[in-house]
Amino acid sequence: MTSFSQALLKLADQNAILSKIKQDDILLLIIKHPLFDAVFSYQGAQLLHWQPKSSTSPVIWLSEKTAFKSKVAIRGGVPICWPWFGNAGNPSHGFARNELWQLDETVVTDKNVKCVFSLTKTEATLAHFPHDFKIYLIAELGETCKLTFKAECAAESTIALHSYFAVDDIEKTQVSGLGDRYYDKLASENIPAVSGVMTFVKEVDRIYQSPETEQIIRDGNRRLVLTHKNVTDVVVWNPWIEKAKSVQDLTDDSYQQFVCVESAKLQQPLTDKLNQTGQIELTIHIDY
Ligand code: TA6
Repeated sequence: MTSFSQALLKLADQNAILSKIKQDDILLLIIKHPLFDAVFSYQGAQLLHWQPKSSTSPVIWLSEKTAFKSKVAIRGGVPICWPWFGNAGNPSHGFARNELWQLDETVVTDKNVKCVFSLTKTEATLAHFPHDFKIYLIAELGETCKLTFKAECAAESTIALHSYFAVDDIEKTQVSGLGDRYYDKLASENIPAVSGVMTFVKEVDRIYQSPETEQIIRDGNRRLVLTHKNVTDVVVWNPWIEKAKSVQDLTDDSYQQFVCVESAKLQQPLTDKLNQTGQIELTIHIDY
């Protein structure tokens, strides 16, 4: 399990709940709350780490090989894939994760911390996407983690919160609540024994298109319960051995440490000319 995030936490001001540090090019918001620790990058409003004090290991996984270079996607955490998914546009998975967002608001209570990040059009975004827009990430972190993505945009967009979840052992991991309708991106599918309950013996890259409102990630150690609102697709990805070797910001053994279970709205637009606002919601809580 990467202690990379813990190393980042140690750099922060140990007496403050909220502090900022720069890791290479990337500005980070460090949250050290009595109930949990968390790290966001301002680039992409990307949650990079979340670990309730009651949990012995991080819930969100971060690659120890990720670059912290401006405009380079950070490997791990919860990348925001907007306004398109995958190669539906350029850059892959959209530009939102590569842009510098602003932190509009933070509210600290004894139970949680709320952060509101936003991004609106810049010269750089107009080059990829010639439209005005405003997007928000509202994070409410405590013993649970609630992420709400909101978009105001008169053009067609889709959304995926490309969450990397830390697991103790991928070969003991199963993801349930996926439903039985899916699109498999791989020629050689990983067909699980039970439909709708993904287990991992090879590369998996699947878009489930009729998921239940709740998915459970069991890794032999704990159960992560994901609850969704307005999500129509759940993407499950693990690169397995060969793909992990070919991805430059993954270590060869990293495939054993995480599973991506992604909260998405892909089948129909999140926004378009007729529906110019849209949002999705992900809540993560841990069953011990
Ligand atoms: O969500 C699954 C996926 O689309 C995979 O096909 C793989 O490309 C993964 O995302 C990572 O994409 P990235 O652009 O972050 O390397």
